Amino acid sequence: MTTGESFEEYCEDGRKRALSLGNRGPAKFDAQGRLAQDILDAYNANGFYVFTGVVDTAEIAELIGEFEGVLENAPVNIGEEIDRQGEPVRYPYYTLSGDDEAKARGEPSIVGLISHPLMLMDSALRLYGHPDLLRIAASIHGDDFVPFHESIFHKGAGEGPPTNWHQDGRTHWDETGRALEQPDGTGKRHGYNLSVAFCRCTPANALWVVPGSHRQWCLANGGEFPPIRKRIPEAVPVLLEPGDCGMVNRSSLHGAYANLSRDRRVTLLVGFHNRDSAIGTETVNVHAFPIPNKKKHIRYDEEYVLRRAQMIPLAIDARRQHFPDEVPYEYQGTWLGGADWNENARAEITRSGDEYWQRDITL
Ligand SMILES: O=C(O)CCC(=O)C(=O)O
Repeated sequence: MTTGESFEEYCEDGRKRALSLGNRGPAKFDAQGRLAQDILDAYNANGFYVFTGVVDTAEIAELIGEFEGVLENAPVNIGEEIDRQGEPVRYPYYTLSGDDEAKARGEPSIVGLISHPLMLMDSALRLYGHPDLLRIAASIHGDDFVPFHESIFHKGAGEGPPTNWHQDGRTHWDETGRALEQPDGTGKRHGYNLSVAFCRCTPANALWVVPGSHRQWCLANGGEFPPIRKRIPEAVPVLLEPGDCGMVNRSSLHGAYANLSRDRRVTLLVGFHNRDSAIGTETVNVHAFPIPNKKKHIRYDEEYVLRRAQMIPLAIDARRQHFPDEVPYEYQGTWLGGADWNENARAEITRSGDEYWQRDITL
């Protein structure tokens, strides 16, 4: 599965393969607001799709502005409670890396991931209510789609940690490892991760995906994921410009090489699930924690899912207040709790010990 090329050659070949797949372009919807069939077909065949030009430049600038503030407040080192300016760290949502030697040299830890951006950045909450992102969700998962989890991947220039090759879906496979999801996208499924690009994602810093790998679970029958040092010949980078969105089926094999390039990568990840794939499912949850370093066995009952679904109408309302000229998305699903975004709602979703993300839905 390895290639004999240099990394630069592998990147260039990967770029060409990515651009030849026919799974990128603007989000096109029919009169009912559903994604065009050719987009759905390309997504179902490849296990990922790139939507170009979804989020406009001004909104990306707002997102980056707030993100820089959140990044500034990261702990200066693993285990510390102050940031580089000596200010108290407000939230324990940073996944950091950096070895003891780097710490001894006085170098700060590297921030690789920031979890739960909907309560850290109002711009992220508004993005979550973006009409096109929600139309995409309804097209893939039905009008009553429900939430998954959100985070921000930060691959710093020259120091971005790799993301190991993996398939996120851990639940809806048969005993031989075949996906329960059908080739047309129906059936029990693991949802998708949709990465909104804040900056250019090149082959050297991007997420990579193995097209068509969402049909078979690598871990079935004692199998393993390849190590990230393996340059899988058929893998392709998810090439994005700021405002583009890469939607990756969570059953696809995907990963990212260490970012040794001069360009940092920042992608905000949102995702949604099919309601019937979530309610009643028993599995191992790895997302409903301050950072993804724990696990719990869980069965998602209706109340759990519907309380989490409240974040969708709240985000739509937060967006409506900020962009009064835009036609808001009308969510057809059900949820528990209020749908008006205001300071009471903010207090409710951030209440210590009962934050909205305590009901994140790993499948
Ligand atoms: O963007 C990345 O590097 C990793 C994303 C990822 O692992 C995921 O979407 O599950």
